Amino acid sequence: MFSSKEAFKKEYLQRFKEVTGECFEESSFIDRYNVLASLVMKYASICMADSHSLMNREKNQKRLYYFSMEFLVGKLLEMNLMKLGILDVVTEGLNDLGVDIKDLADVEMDAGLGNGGLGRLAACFLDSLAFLNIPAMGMGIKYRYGLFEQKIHEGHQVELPDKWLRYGNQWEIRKASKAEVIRFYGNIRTIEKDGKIVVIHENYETVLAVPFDVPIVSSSSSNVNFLRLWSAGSTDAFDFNLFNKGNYMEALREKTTAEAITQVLYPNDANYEGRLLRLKQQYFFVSAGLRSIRRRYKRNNEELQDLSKKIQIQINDTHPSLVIPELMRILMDHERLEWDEAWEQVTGICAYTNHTILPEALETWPQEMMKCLLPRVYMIIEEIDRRFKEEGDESTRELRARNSILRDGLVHMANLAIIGSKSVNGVAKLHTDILINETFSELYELYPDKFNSKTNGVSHRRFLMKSNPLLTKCINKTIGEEWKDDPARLKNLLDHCGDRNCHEMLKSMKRKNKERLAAYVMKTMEIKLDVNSIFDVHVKRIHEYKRQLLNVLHIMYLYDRIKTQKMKIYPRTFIFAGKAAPSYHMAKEIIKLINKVADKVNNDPEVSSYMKVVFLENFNVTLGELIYPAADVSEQISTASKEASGTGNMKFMMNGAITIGTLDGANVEIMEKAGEDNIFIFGLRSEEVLEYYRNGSYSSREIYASDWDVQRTVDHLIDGFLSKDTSEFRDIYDSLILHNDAYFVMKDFRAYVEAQKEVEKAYRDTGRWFEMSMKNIAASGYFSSDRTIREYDNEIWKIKEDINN
Ligand code: 26W
Repeated sequence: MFSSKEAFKKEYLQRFKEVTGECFEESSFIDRYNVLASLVMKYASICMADSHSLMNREKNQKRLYYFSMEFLVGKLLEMNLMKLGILDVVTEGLNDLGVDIKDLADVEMDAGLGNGGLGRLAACFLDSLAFLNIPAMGMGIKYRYGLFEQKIHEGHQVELPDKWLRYGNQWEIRKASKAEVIRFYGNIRTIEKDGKIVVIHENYETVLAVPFDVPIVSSSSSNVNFLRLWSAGSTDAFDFNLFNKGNYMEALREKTTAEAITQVLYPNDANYEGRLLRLKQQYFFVSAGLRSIRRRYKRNNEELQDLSKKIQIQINDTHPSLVIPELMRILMDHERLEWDEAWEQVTGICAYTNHTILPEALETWPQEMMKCLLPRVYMIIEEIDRRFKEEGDESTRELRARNSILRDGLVHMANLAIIGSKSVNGVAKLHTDILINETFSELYELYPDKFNSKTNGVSHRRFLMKSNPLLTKCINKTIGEEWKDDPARLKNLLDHCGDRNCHEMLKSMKRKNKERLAAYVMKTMEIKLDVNSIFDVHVKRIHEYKRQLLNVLHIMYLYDRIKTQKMKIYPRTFIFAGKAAPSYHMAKEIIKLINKVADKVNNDPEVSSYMKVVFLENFNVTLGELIYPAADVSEQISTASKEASGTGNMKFMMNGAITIGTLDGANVEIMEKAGEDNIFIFGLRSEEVLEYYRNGSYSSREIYASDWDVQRTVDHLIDGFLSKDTSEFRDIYDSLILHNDAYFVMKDFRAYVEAQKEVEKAYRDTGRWFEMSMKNIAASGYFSSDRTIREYDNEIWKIKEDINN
């Protein structure tokens, strides 16, 4: 690889000519980007090939397969350059050629193959696995359209298709020779052969699964892992029988039906919909993935009895939990293992991560649907279920029946995942406690040893080193550079957190990052932000439980106070961003409300010097990277018990923002690590929320009647304060008053107002603020996904251990 900028320029220009046949000076950003990316890919592919042969030579090491329906990867150009250690050389070389690398980075489309937290976590995990040199492969779906692009039109969310493949994808290698054939529908017949039952699957339909491999570059080693994304096609692009009969359209129809499977990502991030196409997606990539794993394993021809010593599979939420019956099918029907032998392997290989306790997100499929689409897999699930119910002693019979996989005409996927896995984990301590004590308390009684907690983490390489180069420099100056490979060392900042010079450095860093964001807002929305104001940021998917509504009601309250009582506040900029699921009515109403309030506030000269409200369109990984470094305040205000972990909270913390939040998800651990004085905690605790649900004693009307501020603010939703059309926000009003405020917005309102006053007080004291900020950065090393992945490996997969032996 090039070691100097001169060498880079030479190779880049040479390649440019070869690929485009054009002259560089007159070329477009797109061509320049494509050629640069292809050059990076060349080196990544060479590393990938080398590390393959290395791993094969070193007698095929144990490997992790991370199965996930979502990988929210974002952009790769700058990350890959950084990891290859050539970001500076390339930036300077391009500069010499009159090119700003940012212009090329902008050309790349985000790979938005995920909805939110779960998908981004999977991408951070791939980054850490590569860094830690753990042989691993991500297994997912290559959606033609990722998460929709969001536009805001007159305050409303409008969804447009995400055409991320418009200019092609430079980071993938199509592996046509590794395609697999997947079977759907049909019927099952059994015959006896040599005293053994043989299962025959007939009259099935086939779909072709073609893998596309994306290398995951690592800064620390020559090992290159990859993400394998499966794309669906017809096994017979043209059915020649139909074609010859002149039925051209019919032949093409089949092709389109097959391709439909990987056409689009389902945009729901919590509300599950039992659509047949989604079930097809799940089986499609699970079956393709397992078939390719089997092929690889057989090449090295080991005993099948050792499978679990060589292969570990992490199941990312229940979406890929068909791995369990499908692996049973392969081991029994193809490898001729007995049930017990196969079950021993499966339950030594699979581990399941739960990401949510929201009841509406727990997956179930109609038994009839699954039986028809996947007849053999369904038979196996029936047998798993039968054995589960009959196992153990008599005293557990009823408990087992209540927790069986097949109940009420439905297949309960979480039960399947728990029964078939060796490990079940939650994603933060509090979340795991709730899984154990509430959601799956009875299954915990049966399998106490399976349950464990793995607090989430995020890639500090992407969300600190790459997205906040100014802070990275400040840290380097203060404590040296070792923290980059060992983020726990950020702790060393504690020795300097009273140092005025450090505060000054941080202050100037924050200001520049705020200017960078303000320039973006000016360019895209023509709104001028005051960089001296507090940047108070709430960015994540829009959901009632995440309570963007609480935030906007507080803004309405402040506005009213400033108008009617001439109250003075420290200037604040309230920044929102996030997508609502297209079918989620209330979430879309909340977006409308935020935009309505923004309109009113920003256009009122009496108020707009104190407050601005902006809703940024199309929140995605790249926009996040611009926003987190510019935040002063991080809003993490979900109804306690509802947010499994949160990972945005960690990204803000790493960038020196202070959290205002409830004791929910990983906020609890953020408080423990940063210290109670360095976070603003308010509101109901999870036990209180759960108790309210149990005894049904909450009454939002009581609060409405007893708190005048709440009453006035909530009334403003429907009294003409916001809009002449008083019915516009009626549904939100009704959710609070008629439907008893399921997310305790009104209950927590007063405490939130008080906590926000504390935030303001702290911000006015610059010394105190930056000391708090430094303490947060210092404690954020724990929330690097490197730590999380080490824990998964030490306690579940044991891959490093295998390599070292
Ligand atoms: C089937 C519909 C559906 C789709 C996605 C149901 C549930 C999901 C995900 C499990 C939702 C999700 O992304 N959960 C988030 O996972 C993050 C990573 O662990 C956590 O930090 C978030 O708290 C959690 O909401």
